Amino acid sequence: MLINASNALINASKKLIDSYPTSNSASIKRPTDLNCKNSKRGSKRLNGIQGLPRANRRSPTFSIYLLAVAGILLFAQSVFALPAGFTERTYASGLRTPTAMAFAPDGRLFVAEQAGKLRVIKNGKLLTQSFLIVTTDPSGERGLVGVAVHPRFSSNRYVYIYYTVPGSPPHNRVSRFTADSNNPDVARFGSEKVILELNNLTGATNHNGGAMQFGRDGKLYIGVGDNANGSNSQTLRNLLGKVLRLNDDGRIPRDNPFYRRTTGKNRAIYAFGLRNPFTLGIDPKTGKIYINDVGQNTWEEINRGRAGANYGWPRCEGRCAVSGYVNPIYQYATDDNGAITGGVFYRGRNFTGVYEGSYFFADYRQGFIRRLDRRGIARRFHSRAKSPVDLDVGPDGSLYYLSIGDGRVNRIRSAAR
Ligand SMILES: [Ca+2]
Ligand SMILES: [Ca+2]
Repeated sequence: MLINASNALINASKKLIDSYPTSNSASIKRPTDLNCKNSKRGSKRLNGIQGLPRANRRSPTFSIYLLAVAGILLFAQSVFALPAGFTERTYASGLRTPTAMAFAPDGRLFVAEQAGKLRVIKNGKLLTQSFLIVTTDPSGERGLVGVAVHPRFSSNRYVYIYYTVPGSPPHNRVSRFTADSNNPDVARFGSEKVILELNNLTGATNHNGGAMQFGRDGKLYIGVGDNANGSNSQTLRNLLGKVLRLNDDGRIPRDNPFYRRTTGKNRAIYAFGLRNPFTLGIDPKTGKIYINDVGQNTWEEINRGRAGANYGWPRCEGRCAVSGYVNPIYQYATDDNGAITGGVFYRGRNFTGVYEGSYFFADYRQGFIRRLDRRGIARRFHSRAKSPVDLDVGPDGSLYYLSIGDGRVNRIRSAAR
């Protein structure tokens, strides 16, 4: 049940085969479109299936040799999952299908559980009482899937969530809650303020998005999935397949890019042409926005957030040459087995040197955490992260990742400091 739910969360259509592209191979892939991917996917599968039986027929000695090599590789992978000097430990466990997390400035960590509870981790301990519980529809990738903490939480105590409101039809909603001043580990009763009601959903339970981050401009940026219908991504007449930009009280900023071309809620559109922006990251130092877009069969994308940009879905997956579309700043091939998640700029005080300013991102299916360095080159970081769905840097400078598969928050620290 747990595994089924987590597998369904990002994209139910993807299949398991091995793939671990290096940063170089990923960055030199040529531009592609939807028509290119079948031949590429087929060729990799063929290699995997035909190679080993042929080797086994050669001789028992050769088989033993292969087993030894495989054993050494597995051992090396388990020992060197992280770069030298980094350690990982479980920070908190016992979460049920956690989908997203966000730190308060005081170090408390809010974690969203898909079924509707927003939990609190305080000093590394998961509190029994939830901060809030909403009635939600958790089927497929729906449910409580996003959380953000107001940058001035210390004074206003605002926490934002993104969840699916049950109904016929259901829809996604962004709401703001206020922590109780007497007990800030729970939301004040009756404090829900609906910030935004998103469009009604069809029967498709996937591609809900759920990314939420505050920008340096004080605006709330929200990633919304296309409800598994790519045509939504290319129209300005609904909010699906978009990144939205709102004031912290839900009002729509008048300097939004389509404010004059659209009416009503659609004025919230900041960028479009996205498939499933499940996570995004905003650099607290520069304000730079990176939008992770989960690809269909071939490419996972990181897009530079720009007002008014069209990122090309569904006509293009990954880089393409259609004029007017903004190409990803980075993409990696997944052979139908990837889902980009997480996404955080490192501005903490624990990792030093080359890590400062890196953009860390994860892949939920491939189980890795990588980073784009300051020049935009992808570097390996963690090769065995278990089902990561969110990445955050805590006030202590550690990198935290949320594992949906085993219900844990894991903490990565550098011994350098
Ligand atoms: Ca987060
Ligand atoms: Ca794109």
